[in-house]
Amino acid sequence: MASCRWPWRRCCSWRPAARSPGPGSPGRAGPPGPLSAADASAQMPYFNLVKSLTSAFPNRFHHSTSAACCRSRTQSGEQYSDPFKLGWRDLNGLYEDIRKELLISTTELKEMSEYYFDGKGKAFRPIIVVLMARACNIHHNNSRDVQASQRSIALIAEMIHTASLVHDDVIDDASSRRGKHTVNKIWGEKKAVLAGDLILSAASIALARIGNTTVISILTQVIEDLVRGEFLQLGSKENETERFAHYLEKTFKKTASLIANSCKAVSVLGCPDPVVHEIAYQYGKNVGIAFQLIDDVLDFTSCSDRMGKPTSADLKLGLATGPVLFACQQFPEMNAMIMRRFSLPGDVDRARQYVLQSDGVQQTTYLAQRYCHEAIREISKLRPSPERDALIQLSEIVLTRDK
Ligand code: GRG
Repeated sequence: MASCRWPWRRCCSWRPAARSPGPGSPGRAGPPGPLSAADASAQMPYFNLVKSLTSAFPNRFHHSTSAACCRSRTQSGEQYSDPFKLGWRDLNGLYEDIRKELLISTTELKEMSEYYFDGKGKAFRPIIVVLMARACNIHHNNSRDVQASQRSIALIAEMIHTASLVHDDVIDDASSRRGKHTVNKIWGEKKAVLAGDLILSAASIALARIGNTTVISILTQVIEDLVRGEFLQLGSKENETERFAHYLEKTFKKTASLIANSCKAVSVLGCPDPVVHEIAYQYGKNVGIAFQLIDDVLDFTSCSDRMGKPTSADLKLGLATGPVLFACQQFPEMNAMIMRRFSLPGDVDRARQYVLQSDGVQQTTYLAQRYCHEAIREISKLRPSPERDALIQLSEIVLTRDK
C-alpha cells in the first residue's frame, strides 16, 4: 500500500479549510496557520483544501456506504418539500424563457441552439441558484421573494453550462448526451461550435441586461475558468502529487467555478454583506467539486443507459480522474498507462479492472463526502430557512445520485 506517498495522508490533525479572504478567489481557501514545507510546495488551492479535508485520516480514507456524514438535521423548523420541488417554484417556464433569449431567425441555428433546452437535463445549477438566492435574501432582510435579476442568473448559468456541453462534445467527439445524439453528430462539428457560441452570446446579452458590473465580472470569470479547465484537461503531469493537484484544479475550473460564481452572483444581488458572498461562493465551490468527483465515479460504476452517455468515457479520452489516481497508489503499474493516456490497445480495459479491484471508487466518494461536509459547514452559517435546509439536502443528493 502506498498511502505514505501523498504528504497530506501523513498529516494527523483535522483543521477546517480557512475562509478565502478575497471575493472570487478560490485560490486562497487553504488551511489556516503557518505553511509547512509541503504546504509551500503545494500552492494549489484545491490541493490545500484536500489536504485539510483529508488530514484527519492518516492512513486510508475511511468511507461509509451512505452519505450519512452529510446528513444534517434541518433547523429551520419550517415544513418544506424536496429541494427540487422547492427550487422549481421559481423556475416555472425556465426553458421557455431560455428559448426566448435565443431569438434566432435562421431555422437551423434556432433548432440547434434550442436542442438541449428540452427539459431533459437535471437543471441542477438553476435549482441551486434560486435556492441560494432565497437563502441569502432571507438571511439579509427576511425577504421571501426571488428578484427577477436573481432568476436571470439561474437561466444564464444553465445557458453557460449548455454552451460548454455543446463545445465539450465537439472536443471529445462525443456521440450521445442525455440519451440522445449530440449536436455535433447531427449537424457536424463546425455548426456545433457556432451553436455553442450562439448560446454563450445570448447568455452574455442576458447578463449585460442585468446591468450590474460586479455580477458581470463574476460570471465572465466562469467562462475563462471553463476554457482554462478544458485546457488543463488536455495536459498531464508526471509527478503523482502534482497530478492530483492538477486534477482538482481542472475539476474546480471545469465544473465548480460555474456553481460557485453563480451562487456568489445571486448573493451579491440579494445582500450587500461580503461575508454572505463568500459563504455562497464556498458552498457552490465545495458542492461543485463533489458533484464532479461523483461524476467521475459514475463513469466507472453506472451504466450508459442510466447516464444517457457512454461510460468509461474518461479512460477512452485518456483522462485519469479521481478513481484512477487513487487506484494508481495501490497499483503503481498504472503510472505508465496514465502517462501514455491509455493509448495502447487493452489499456482502457486493464485500467478499468485495476480501478474496480482497488478502493479508488470508495476513496473518491469519500473525498466527495468531505467536500459536501465543507459545503454544509459553510451554508449553515446563514440564518435558518427552508431554502438553506434544501441546499444542505442537495449536497446529500449530489453524493447519492446515480446519473
Ligand atoms: C463555451 C463556455 C464555453 C466553454 C468552452 C468545452 C469547455 C470550454 C468546457 C467544458 C466544461 C464541461 C462540459 C464540463 C463538464 C461538467 C459536467 C459534470 C457536466 C455534466 O453536468 P450534468 O450532469 O448534466 O448536470 P445535465 O445533462 O444534467 O445538465
